[in-house]
Amino acid sequence: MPIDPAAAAPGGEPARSLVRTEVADGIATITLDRPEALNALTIPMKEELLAAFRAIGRDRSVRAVVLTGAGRAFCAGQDLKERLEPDATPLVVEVRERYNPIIRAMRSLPQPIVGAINGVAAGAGASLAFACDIRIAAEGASFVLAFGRIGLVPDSGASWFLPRLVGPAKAAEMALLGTTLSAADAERFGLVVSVVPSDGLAQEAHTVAGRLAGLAPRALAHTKRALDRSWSVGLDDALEDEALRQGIAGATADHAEGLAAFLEKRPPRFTGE
Ligand code: LHQ
Repeated sequence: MPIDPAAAAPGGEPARSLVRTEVADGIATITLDRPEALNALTIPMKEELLAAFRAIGRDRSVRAVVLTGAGRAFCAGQDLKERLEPDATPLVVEVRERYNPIIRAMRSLPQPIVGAINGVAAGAGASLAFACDIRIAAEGASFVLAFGRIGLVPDSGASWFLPRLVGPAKAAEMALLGTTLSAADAERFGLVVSVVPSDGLAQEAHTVAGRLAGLAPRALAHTKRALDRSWSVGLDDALEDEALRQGIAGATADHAEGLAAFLEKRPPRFTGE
């Protein structure tokens, strides 16, 4: 079932959709769809991407998300040509009001996001990849913090995610020197969980998303929150947070179903209740 925010635009011809969302088997696949510009992000595209995450967040039939790019790139970051327009929004406003909400929406989304990194992820495109919960890369994919090459600083969460994902030393190299991280090195540094041939990426991402879609949604949402929260709290706080979340998860029908399935030696059927 496609969700197409552009199709709902009132009056006239609907604008071309730059972000495609398809939902099947409990998995929403979001595709950045501007391959002629390596999926570089324009204002309408950012608006569509934010709308897509918000719609998915409200859709209880969606259990997992795959984020990928059309064509040979994942995303080349901000569309630099758009920035040359005389009425371009000031950078501070653009980042605060158009990028940060997307990153917040991704991290507050209850469903886990699998990044299917099909090609280069540059600048804010790399930030989008970092904000996913799990990343899988195609063999030719790469990550580059292109910000420094144009005299800018990492944004959209890149300075926060990257040291946590690859360690401070590699993050400093990538952020300061703009060194490109190949898919193979990304796997070595733990940034991606696996590297697969390009023609197997979509299948692999859907297999991983399918595994997530078969798990208990509320437990997954709490797990995602607890992992994020762990970066900003001490052990005592984390222990108490775990206890509270376990109390909530333990009261769900899905926990009862998980226990019953274990005892009856059958796969569980989680409903999200
Ligand atoms: C592009 C782009 C692009 C437009 C390729 N824009 N057309 C936030 C707030 C506001 C402003 C500033 O930024 C930010 C955050 C950011 O994201 S800053 C970082 C912005 N991104 C970049 O600096 C990356 C620029 N792109 C590249 O360095 C290269 O294109 C990469 C390394 C991604 C890929 O290189 P190649 O594989 O050699 O491809 P290419 O350079 O030949 O690009 C193919 C086409 O895509 C080309 O168009 P053309 O009409 O000549 O075929 C490029 O102009 C276009 N394109 N990135 N960001």
